[in-house]
Amino acid sequence: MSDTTGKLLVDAIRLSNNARPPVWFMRQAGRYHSHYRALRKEHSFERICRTPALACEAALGPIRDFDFDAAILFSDILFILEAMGMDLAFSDAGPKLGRLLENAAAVARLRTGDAVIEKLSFQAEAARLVRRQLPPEKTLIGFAGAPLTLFFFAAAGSHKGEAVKRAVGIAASGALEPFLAVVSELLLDVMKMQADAGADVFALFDSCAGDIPEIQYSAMVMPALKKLISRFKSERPDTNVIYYAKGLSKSLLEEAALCGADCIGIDDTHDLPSVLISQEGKVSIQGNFSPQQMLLPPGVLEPVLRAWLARTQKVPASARKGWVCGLGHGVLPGVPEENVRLFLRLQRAVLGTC
Ligand code: 1CP
Repeated sequence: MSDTTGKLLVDAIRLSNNARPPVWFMRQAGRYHSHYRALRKEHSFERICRTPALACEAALGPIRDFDFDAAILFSDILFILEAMGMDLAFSDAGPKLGRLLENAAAVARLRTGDAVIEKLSFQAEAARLVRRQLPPEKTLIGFAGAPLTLFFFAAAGSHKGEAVKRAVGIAASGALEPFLAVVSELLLDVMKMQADAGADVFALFDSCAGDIPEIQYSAMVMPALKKLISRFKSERPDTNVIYYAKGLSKSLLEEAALCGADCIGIDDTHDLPSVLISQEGKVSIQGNFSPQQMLLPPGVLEPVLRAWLARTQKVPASARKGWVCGLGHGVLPGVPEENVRLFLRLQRAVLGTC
């Protein structure tokens, strides 16, 4: 009897993929893609997210055009904050939260409970539509922001420049721990809602993991994350979890690898072959080609990509069974579609016989 599921991504996350490594990109449905830009000409970003048929179309576009092995739900990590009572607006300049968290007392005033989850039901509807139309061998990834990254946006509206200082200050004032507890309770329900609607895998994006002092990451962020993942896994044991952690040092990455997620997404500062070898048999690893290099002219990108693929091919096959091929972060808006096509073509040509 085969111990594989027929879905490359799920098999890799379960450390049992003997075929080609699966490939998908964070932000694969986004502004670099003419299909998405055409949808955006007609509708606002928010309308696409909140209208299940449009969100489904946005999620399936990159599958049809590039043949990624997984679709990701089309939505955003910030809708949960809006449902918790923080004003949210999306513009061409990016998302903007109207009211920011000031202190621990403000955490206690955030909306919680089933009413918050009901406001996010458009995500479940979209997931159901995508799963129905997606070929069975392709995986549907549901997602949310990890608790810490949601804290950064709630406290500072962003995780860039001065906002990092503001968020770190508010965290130190005692607001971080209660926020992590409140948001984790809601995230558990969001994860279950998306899994029940057809998400085969759930990704928690921690884009701000490296922005908090390491001591707080270990002492507060990790315990909250471990608790959330273990509760989810005990309630939905068939749905695997990806934890994407941006900006972690080597030692913190080793700690994060023990958070209970089945797969750890790494950024492009880490050496992929070393991480695959050190985590062999323990946890699946996702990543980590440089998003910046995807901006190179195709003729320059090709040898760079070939060299990167060749290096991972030197990793023993036993350590490659758990590799999910992708980028170290999201596809940038200016990436030529030709480069995405080149990535998928070379990935299949070089690794197809793994
Ligand atoms: O058309 C537009 O102008 C909207 C651009 C856009 C898109 C396409 C935003 C605004 N969000 C999204 C979709 C999105 N966001 C997806 C689904 C699409 C896909 O992956 O194919 C996902 C998974 C996200 C996740 C997300 N949103 C993260 C975590 C991953 C990461 O990029 O680090 C974060 C931090 C956000 C917040 C957000 N939403 C939008 C923007 C421009 C941002 C980033 C703001 C920032 O980083 O400061």
